[in-house]
Amino acid sequence: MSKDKNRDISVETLREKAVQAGVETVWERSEQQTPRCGFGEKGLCCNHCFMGPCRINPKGKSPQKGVCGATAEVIVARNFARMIAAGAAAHSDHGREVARTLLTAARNPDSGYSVKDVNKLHKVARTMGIEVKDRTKEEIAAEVAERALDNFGRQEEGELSFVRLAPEARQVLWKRLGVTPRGIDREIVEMLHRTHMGVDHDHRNIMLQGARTALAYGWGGSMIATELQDILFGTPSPLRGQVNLGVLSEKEVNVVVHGHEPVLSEMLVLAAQDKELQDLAKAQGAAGINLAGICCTANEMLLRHGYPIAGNVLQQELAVATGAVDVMVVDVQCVMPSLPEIARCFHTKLVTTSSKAKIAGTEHFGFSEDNALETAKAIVREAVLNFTKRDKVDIPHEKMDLIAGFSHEAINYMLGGSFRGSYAPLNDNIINGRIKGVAGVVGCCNPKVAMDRSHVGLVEELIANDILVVQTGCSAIACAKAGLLLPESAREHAGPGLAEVCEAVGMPPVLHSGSCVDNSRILTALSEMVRIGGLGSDISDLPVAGAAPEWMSEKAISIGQYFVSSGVFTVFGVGLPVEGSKIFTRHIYEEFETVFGGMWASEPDPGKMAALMIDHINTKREKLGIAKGRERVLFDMEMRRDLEV
Ligand code: XCC
Ligand code: SF4
Repeated sequence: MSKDKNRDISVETLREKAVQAGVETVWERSEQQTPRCGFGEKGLCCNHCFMGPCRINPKGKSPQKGVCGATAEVIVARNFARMIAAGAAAHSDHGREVARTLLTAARNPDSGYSVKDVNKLHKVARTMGIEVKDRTKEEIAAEVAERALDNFGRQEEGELSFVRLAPEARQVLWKRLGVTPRGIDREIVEMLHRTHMGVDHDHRNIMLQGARTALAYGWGGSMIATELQDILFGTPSPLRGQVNLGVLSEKEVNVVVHGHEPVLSEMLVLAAQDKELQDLAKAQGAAGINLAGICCTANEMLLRHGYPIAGNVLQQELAVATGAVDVMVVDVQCVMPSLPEIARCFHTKLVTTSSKAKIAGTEHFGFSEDNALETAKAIVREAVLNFTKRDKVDIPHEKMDLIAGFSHEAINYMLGGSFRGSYAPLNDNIINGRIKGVAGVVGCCNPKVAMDRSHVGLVEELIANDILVVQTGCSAIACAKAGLLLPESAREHAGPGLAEVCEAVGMPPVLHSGSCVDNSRILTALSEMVRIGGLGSDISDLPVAGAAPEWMSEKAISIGQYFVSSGVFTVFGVGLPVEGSKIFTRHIYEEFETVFGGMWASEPDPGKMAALMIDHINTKREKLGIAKGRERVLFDMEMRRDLEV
């Protein structure tokens, strides 16, 4: 646990309240784990078979090999690769649920799901080579869903549908390296196979499959989730919202949704608007029903409907400790098993919904595409009936406004206007040096470091250096709480060039693009920057960098790896569980640059992290010959026509 205070002051008060109520929070438990096992933190512990568990002495003393003979670099590589596989599995399984829901929407008009964004449907269908002419949207949607599902189970050689959206040069590189992803499930399975006892013992070869698995996730599972969610629920566009625990309402029934899949939260949105339930709430003495989110589900509900975000991953227990949450409904991922204990100390009912994710002692409302709305209504009813059972309520005052909803399409539209939506103005401003580059700052929060500090510190420094920041996940929530996601923050925090562009367009210097599966929107944006031209021929030529300053989940590692394999320099804070092997760190920190054009770095200090990213961006600018900045190029008609393909 870091000695720095968490950046968000409401945290300490609620934490104390929880402790007084006799429960621990994530911070107390984190302290109890300190000091942590040094072998584990360095990636040097292996339990892949029961001749072990084995560990390697990091100081060069004995033992230097596992019982089977595995060296430090093999053990570290296998552990890291398994993290990639698990992360890829989690978000890709989310993508699979979305594809199944799209199929339900296409086949069953009474399911409550339907195609909301026909433009996006057509665009995705065309990418997949699916005919759209003279067909109903249901026919097209069914085929898109089937094709997407086929991406998971593909066995043959060949590639996933969305790989063709990557720049040509990238696709050629992936082919040459043999890492073009074939089937999503297949790559994950092969990764698990190769890291089983006694299989792949070459750390470089293990990481080639690590790259392939991560790419299957980024350009497969994750992109399928994002694109098909847009088809089902609408493509986000900029809207105003609010964030932090202060969004909970004293007078209304609070339903807090936590987890990841909008397949659930979209139905809760409908249920919370139900007239009968609204009336029931009033009959209970409540002013209405307030729906708010935690983690990525919150991001999904914010981006598409403007519903408020109650907090990030570390605030899930604190939300309960306000005493104002009538129901917390969870699905999958980032849901702490500690929740029932704290819920018992307050009046909160905890409800699980996914057959994949139950918590012992918690009420389960089985949710599937076929009973979605009914289940959602039953959950909201539970909350309404629980409202009168509240005891003392302590809702912190902290809340902040933000603008979110910067999907790739929205950025296109904002920059280029409705008739010639394009990234050309972005490239143009990067070439002339007003904007120095683009950084993706994403990922979780981690109680090992002071909450939100690294996210906010890093992002402030990047925008002050005229670097446009794109965010997702809990990182976006952290910066939103600090007020960085408002257009006004450009004047206050951004460098002069970036501020000028932001003010001209009316956008914040930090763009909230969604949940963690929406990191695929960043891949799309990067590919589009390459396609528009003037910044090289591959993602690895672009003046861009990525970071996850307070990461904790396996998904974050997998996301990091797909950015690196797509050509992006990516820095992680908190540390990486690979430091036990110099051979391995040299491979992913240095050699990767010559393999993928993108590499990993680990740097816990946000200032130094910013410096690494800025240096990288400047190096790329030099290579592109735009280091000094160039005057704005005025487009003539012919150049514009070229851009509008
Ligand atoms: Fe989870 Fe997605 Fe990490 Fe937040 S950022 S802690 S993964 S909710 Ni996704
Ligand atoms: Fe030990 Fe090798 Fe078994 Fe790992 S696979 S636990 S290093 S014997």
